[in-house]
Formats: sequence, C-alpha cells, structure tokens
Amino acid sequence: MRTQVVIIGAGPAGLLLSQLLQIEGIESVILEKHERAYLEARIRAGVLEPRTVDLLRRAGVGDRMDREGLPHGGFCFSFDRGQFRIDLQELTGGGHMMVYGQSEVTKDLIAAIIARGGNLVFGADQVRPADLQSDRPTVTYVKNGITHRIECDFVAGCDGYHGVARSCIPVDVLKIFERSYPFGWLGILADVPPCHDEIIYANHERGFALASMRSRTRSRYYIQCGIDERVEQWSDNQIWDELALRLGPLTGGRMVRGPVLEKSIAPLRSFVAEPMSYGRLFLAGDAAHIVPPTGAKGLNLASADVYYLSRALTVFYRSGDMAELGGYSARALSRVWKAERFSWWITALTHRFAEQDEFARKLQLAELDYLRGSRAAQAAVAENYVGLALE
Ligand code: RFL
Ligand code: PHB
Repeated sequence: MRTQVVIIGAGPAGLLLSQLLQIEGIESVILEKHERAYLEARIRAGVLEPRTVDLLRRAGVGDRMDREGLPHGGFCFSFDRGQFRIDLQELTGGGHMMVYGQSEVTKDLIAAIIARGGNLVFGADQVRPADLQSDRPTVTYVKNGITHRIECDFVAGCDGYHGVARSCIPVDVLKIFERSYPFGWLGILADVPPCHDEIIYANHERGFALASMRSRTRSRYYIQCGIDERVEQWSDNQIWDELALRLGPLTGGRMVRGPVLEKSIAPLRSFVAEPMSYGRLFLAGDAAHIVPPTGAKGLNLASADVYYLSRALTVFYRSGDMAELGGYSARALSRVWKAERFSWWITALTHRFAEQDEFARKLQLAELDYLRGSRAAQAAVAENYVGLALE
C-alpha cells in the first residue's frame, strides 16, 4: 500500500492533522494501537484556546463544539486572601476559552474522518517506521495477526508520550529536557452542576485544587496528591471533603456532591524532546513534549504543532519546496518552550512543594496578592492562558 503521509496515533494531534491535510487534498493513513471506544472514553483535557477552536472549525468539526461547548471569558484564582478573577476578554481584547472535553473533540474528529471515508486503522500493533532518512519511508504494522506495509513520503509521529515515533530518533541526535514534580493530580468527574460558572485554580495550605466542568450538569475537579498515592486510598467522601476545604468556604459551600463517575491520578511532568523532526519523521503533540496540566496547554500545543506541520506539508505538495518542513522543528519548539515556561510557572504558583519553607510560601502568597492587584501582571497571565500567536 502507498500513501502520502502515515500518521501514527489517533489522539487529537493525529486526527486533526489528518483532517487538515485532507482539506488540502493530501492523503494520509492513521495507525492507532487502541480501539475506537477506548479513545472516545478517555477523559483528559477540557479547555480549548481560541486558536484551537478556530482550527477545529476549519477542520470541519466545529458544529457540536459551538452548540455544546461553554465559552469562558475569564477564570479565577483562590488563595488565603480570597478569590480574584482574570478577565480574559477584557485583558486580551475579546479572547475567551472554550470548555469542551477532549473526549468530545476526539469523537467529532473520528466521526468526520470516517464520514469522508478516511483511512483510520484501529488496533494496529507493532507499528514500526523505517527508512526515515530516505525519501521513501515505510511503516509496517500488524493487525489481526497479519503484517501490513505502507510506503509513504512522510511519517507524522502523533503517538503521545509513550509512543514509538520519538524512539526512532537516534540517541545522539535527540536531546531531552525534563522536570518531574513531587506530586500528582487526583481527578474526578461527577454528574453534578459546577460550583462556579468559571474555572477556579486554588492555592491552599493543604495543596492545590481545581474546580472545572464539562457541561452545566457535569463537574470536573482535581486535587494535588502525593506522587505515590493510589486512587483506592481516597474514598469519594474524603475527596469531596478535601475539595471543600481547599476551595474555601464560599466556593466549597456551593459545591454539590454526587456519585463519582471516574477517579484517577495523573503524574505531573515537564518534558521537551529536541529536535521535533528527523529525516522524514515529524513529531507533534505529546510525542515531543509534555506540560503539567495546570496551564491547560497540552491539547492546545498539540493542535499548534499540527497547524505548523500541515502548513509545511501543504507547501511541499504544492511546490516541492522542503524549506518550510525544514523549519518545522524550530518554529514549533519556540512556541512549545513558551508554553512550558507558562505551565511550569502557574504550577509553581499554585501548588504546595514538600521542600517549601516558610519564606518560599510567603513569596508564593505575595505573588498571588501582586497578581490580584496588578493589571499588568494579569495581562501577561491572560495573554499566555488564551494562547500565544501562531507565527
Ligand atoms: P495522545 O492524546 O496521547 O494520543 C496519542 C495516541 O497515540 C496512540 N499510540 C500509538 N498508536 C500506534 N502505535 C503506537 N506505538 C502508539 N503509541 C501510542 C495512543 O493510543 C493515543 O491514541 O497525544 P496527542 O494527540 O499529542 O494529544 C495530547 C493531549 O492528549 C494532551 O496533551 C492533553 O490531554 C493534556 N491535558 C490538557 N491539555 C489541554 O490543552 N487542556 C487541558 O485542560 C488539559 N487537561 C491534560 C489535562 C492531560 C491530563 N492527563 C491525564 C495527563 C488534564 C489531565 C489530567
Ligand atoms: C479540565 O477541565 O480538565 C482542566 C481544566 C483546566 C486545567 C486542566 C484541566 O488547567
């Protein structure tokens, strides 16, 4: 079999890339190791930047998002001196986020690809790219015990942090930059109305808490927990009690408790792999970089990568010019590092660190107090939160 681009991974990065390429008349095959039901049930991100929203509309999957998504013109910080709001709309000249779950984005993209007869292979095992330094790379995979081989022009590694694509770049070429955090996030999903109409990031003495949502009737909450803790150690009641404490009497008092539909712990990590390309292999999304979820940047970064990559591939197929593809890694990384910085900063501002002494704690609270009172500081936060420009 032959195609123009083989895309490894049907997460948001791979699916969106396939849609954007299709609009430009570029053919692709997506190879995904899991089944469709698994991908559609995976609960992860929930907050989309305006540029991600535009890109999804351009990819032909904006209708349900525009109907069911919740536009948010601001978000809140909470700390021991109360709660304050970052007015995204006012501070960025109209920018607002869209609360729409990653599982819904995934469902919409898969449905659109299948509806147009796109080539999306679920349950693809042992995906192996080869000949990446030639202009005829190949990718082999096994499905139902049968080995398949695809010849292509390019391979897009959109297979997430644990994927195979990044490992195809020789160790003496690939440089890894990494920071892990001494805590995780315990996340829950519950069919109860959200406690507030906007997202709240709470810095509390007992640790960070986040109040978010998926709809007007479905809430998503997180609390900072120990890196070694297991989900079974937390009863539903303990989680609700801890959230009530950390979100404070005003917000915590408005929180409606209910049965927990999903409960999981995610580690926090900052990670960048450079370069994001090797021969005819191009990495995009979590395959190349991870941010802690505090800034809500992961999915948005994945979609920015895919925008740059689809643009570069379009230039190549129109003119035969490889220059834009040659510049892909540097262009994507310059935006990635700014999001890494912002995600690291907002994590440091809102979480409790084991080694944090009283001096460090005072500085953290002073910074939140400064942010509460300074329009200039708020403007910088707002600019980063709604997402930097796609150059
Ligand atoms: P994904 O979503 O991990 O998809 C990769 C796909 O590749 C497949 N795969 C393979 N396929 C074939 N062969 C192989 N060898 C393969 N290895 C892997 C996998 O099965 C999978 O389907 O990466 P992608 O597409 O780059 O998308 C990235 C986002 O999923 C991620 O950045 C976000 O979820 C991060 N994130 C958030 N991002 C936001 O923008 N806003 C948020 O509010 C937000 N909240 C979050 C988050 C991530 C979280 N967790 C669980 C880490 C909240 C949490 C708790
Ligand atoms: C979420 O709703 O899952 C969410 C919201 C904001 C974040 C991270 C995750 O920063």
